[in-house]
Amino acid sequence: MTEIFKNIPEIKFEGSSTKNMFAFRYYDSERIVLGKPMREHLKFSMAWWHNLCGTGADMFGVGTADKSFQSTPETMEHAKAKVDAGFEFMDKLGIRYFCFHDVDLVPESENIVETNKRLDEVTDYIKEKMKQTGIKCLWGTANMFKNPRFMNGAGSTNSLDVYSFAAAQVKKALELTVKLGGTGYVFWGGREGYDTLLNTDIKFEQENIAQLMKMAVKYGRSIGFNGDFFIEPKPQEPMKHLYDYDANTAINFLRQHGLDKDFKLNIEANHATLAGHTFQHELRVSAINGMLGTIDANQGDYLVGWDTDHFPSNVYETTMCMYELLKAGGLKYGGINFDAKNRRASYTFEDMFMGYILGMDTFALGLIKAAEIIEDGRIDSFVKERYSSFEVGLGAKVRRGETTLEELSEYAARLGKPEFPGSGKQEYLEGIINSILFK
Ligand code: XLS
Ligand code: CA
Ligand code: CA
Repeated sequence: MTEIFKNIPEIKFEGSSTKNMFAFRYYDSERIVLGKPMREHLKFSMAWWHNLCGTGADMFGVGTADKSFQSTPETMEHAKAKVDAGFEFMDKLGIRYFCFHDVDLVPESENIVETNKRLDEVTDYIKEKMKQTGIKCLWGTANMFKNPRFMNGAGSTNSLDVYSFAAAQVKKALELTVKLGGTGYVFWGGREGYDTLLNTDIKFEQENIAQLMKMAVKYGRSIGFNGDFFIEPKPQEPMKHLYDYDANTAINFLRQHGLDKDFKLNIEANHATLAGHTFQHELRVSAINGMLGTIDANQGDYLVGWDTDHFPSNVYETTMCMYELLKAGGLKYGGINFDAKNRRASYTFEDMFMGYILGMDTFALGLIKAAEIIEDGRIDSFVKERYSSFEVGLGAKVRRGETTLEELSEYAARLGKPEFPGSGKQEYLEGIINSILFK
């Protein structure tokens, strides 16, 4: 098989002082951080859609990047050329996982039976490549937002025909995920929401989405899918309002419908900021609820109000992300999937590699710094100390649920005027973080 990314070598770790653009500055897969090699902390994954399918087309112009990989687009030959390109790409970067939507893999036919045949054929080919390289599938999903039939949603559609089509796609995508050994299955509700309440029955739509998810769990478990299902929250875009607005909203939905045992969350950095939260906030909310499943790694642009899916370059953000992950004990079935795309003007093969090198290095540096914050201990001990009045006596009784409003009122009356609760020391803490980041 001919090399596709000619002139691009295998990317190796060379250290932060290297000027070689085809090298890692921080990602050293075997380096031990807090007792584990970096590659285990950082289960990086390639997103099939952006990397192998995305050409940089936007609302104002056609694509700039040629992703034909020497074949004719919209053919099975092209589907296989993307597999070749993807595996060569991952191999050269040392990426061990990939994620996919059904329609990333093959051109979709009008007839689902034909599409499924194509999917069987291409996944046979992918399986061979997986065997040769040891690369694995992280998660699969069905694209239920691109085809015009999903204009009113998939699980939330008003049409039984469309709903059945969505179910058929979920069924097939689950089968493919199992076939490829994926440990996750994602529901991103791109069109599960509304543009106007004047035509929308929210309760009805959410119940139908939950039903679709319940059927997915039932079927998935029956065909040997033992991993996690994930909901990927996002507040809007393409719909004006999406039902899985943010982590808390999605968790409430899962609990309300009894899906919380089978589902966790896929937290995407750019979706967090669109929802008016930090990435760290969404990770923390997921973690404290036992719902931190997997990560879509990217970043948004704070000056732009939509989902830009930049490659991560902000070390402060990745440090806080890795801090949350380390404290949560890592991701069981999840990983760090680069749901990120090159800028439209970065249209070369070299740029594809630069994006991943940047993202992997930004996460590796974040991991190193997060481990240093934990080893330093000042942040954690400050937080512990801050709540220490609840460790003994009446405070401990509050924590155990053993006190009453009467008892606390008597205590308050005896106090007279309470002491100030202690400085939050935000500036001091931010200074500690900077001193660790920039030492
Ligand atoms: C779009 C989403 C999408 C999901 C998978 O904003 O990020 O790519 O991750 O369907
Ligand atoms: Ca995503
Ligand atoms: Ca996104």
